[in-house]
Amino acid sequence: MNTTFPEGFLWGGALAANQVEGAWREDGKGISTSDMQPNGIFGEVVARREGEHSIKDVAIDFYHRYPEDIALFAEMGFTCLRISIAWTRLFPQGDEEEPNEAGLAWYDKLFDELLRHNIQPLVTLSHYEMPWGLVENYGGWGNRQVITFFERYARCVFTRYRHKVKLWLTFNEINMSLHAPLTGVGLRAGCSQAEIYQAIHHQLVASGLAVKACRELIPDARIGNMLLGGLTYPLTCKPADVFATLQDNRRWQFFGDVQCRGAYPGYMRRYFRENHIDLEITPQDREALGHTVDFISFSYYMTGCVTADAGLVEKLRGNILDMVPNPHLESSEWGWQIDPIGLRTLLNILWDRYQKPLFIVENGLGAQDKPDRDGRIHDDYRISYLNDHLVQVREAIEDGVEVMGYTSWGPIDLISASKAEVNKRYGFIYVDLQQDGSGTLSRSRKESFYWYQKIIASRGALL
Ligand code: BGP
Repeated sequence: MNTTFPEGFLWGGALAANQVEGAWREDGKGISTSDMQPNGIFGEVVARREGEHSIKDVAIDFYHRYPEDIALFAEMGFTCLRISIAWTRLFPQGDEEEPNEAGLAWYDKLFDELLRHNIQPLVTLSHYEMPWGLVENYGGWGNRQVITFFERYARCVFTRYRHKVKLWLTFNEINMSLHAPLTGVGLRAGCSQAEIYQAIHHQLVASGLAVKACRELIPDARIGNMLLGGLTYPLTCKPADVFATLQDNRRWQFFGDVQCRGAYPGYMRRYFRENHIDLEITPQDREALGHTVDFISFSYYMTGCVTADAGLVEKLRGNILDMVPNPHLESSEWGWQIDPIGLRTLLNILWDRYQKPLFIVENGLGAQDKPDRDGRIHDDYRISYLNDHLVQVREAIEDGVEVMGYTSWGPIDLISASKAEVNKRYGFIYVDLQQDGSGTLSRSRKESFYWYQKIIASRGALL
């Protein structure tokens, strides 16, 4: 068996603006939904008054320290870095006619620094945040006018960075809008299913329009979607469990089906009918949905199980997405079940379903790293997690799946999305920052840093 990954396979890490940048009011940045949820994407909206702090305000201060961080990524041999643009740096309220030049200039510097190190940027247009102004004044993605504001923002960045960025993603984990509506579609807690699906529809239309704009403005770029790869298995081989699992997987596949095939699938039309969800879909919307993505990207952390027995679900459900745990798998400290083979399965499923190139843009282990007596982090648990997953990626490539690259989540410690925790660390690089905001923010290499460096240098042969 060929033990190296294909030439040109992209190796790197993935970040999101609101989890690393900090500088939350610098250079004209506006307030985002993320700024209003200091306790994470499942947290309450907290009005930000003068003097009230959130750990995300400074985060790991990537805004000022990016040259040092990028040098460390380059030292590991990265050929790709996934970042996101904070919409509020460019359009602070979201509805301005003209962008904020200081915000645009900062991303120029960031891309230049990456390119100087031969690291290709992979850029997410919207990673779990939108301008708070669009939520307050328009009702978030519930209002179709937001499509126009997003298209303006997307066209602005494609035009500005067309010579620097050739790989793009539209919405991060677009299927998470079902679970975390505020960060997803700018809707407050308590909104109805019909409101959520209409807002999702607007976002899917906006995603199609972004694909169209990208093709027009940067013909040699590639643009993909981004799904939370929430693979689930039947808890038993009872036919009812198997069918319930098929339906459960459609909760994320639906987004991929629209973004890759350009129309709503029959099972969703049935779901809408039976749940009295009457979406407003115009002929222009249908045209926009027809602009399908070039490739599919996804995050992969865990799998879960499904049972048709509602009583059992109540009794068993665990983890963040309330999935039923798999008795055959171990869990991380945060209850996320570790399943490397599931990644090979998912890659094969996606390839069989869409026949489009795939990109794993998030995968990693959140853990409470504690320095050893020698003051260093010996994160062998992280090394084995990543190693086992990468072995399965290689298997999938051997199965014939086209995989463009792998960017592990959080190559440097950052603020977690779910609960804005700092002690849930993912990095190859440790950041001296504690939950109360104390710490020097200094960076140091963990053991996994040297491991990843070797894996990249050997193109996976040392896995
Ligand atoms: C994904 C998000 C990321 C990221 C990651 C890990 O859902 O796209 O933003 O944070 O999950 O989750 P957490 O930070 O909650 O551990």
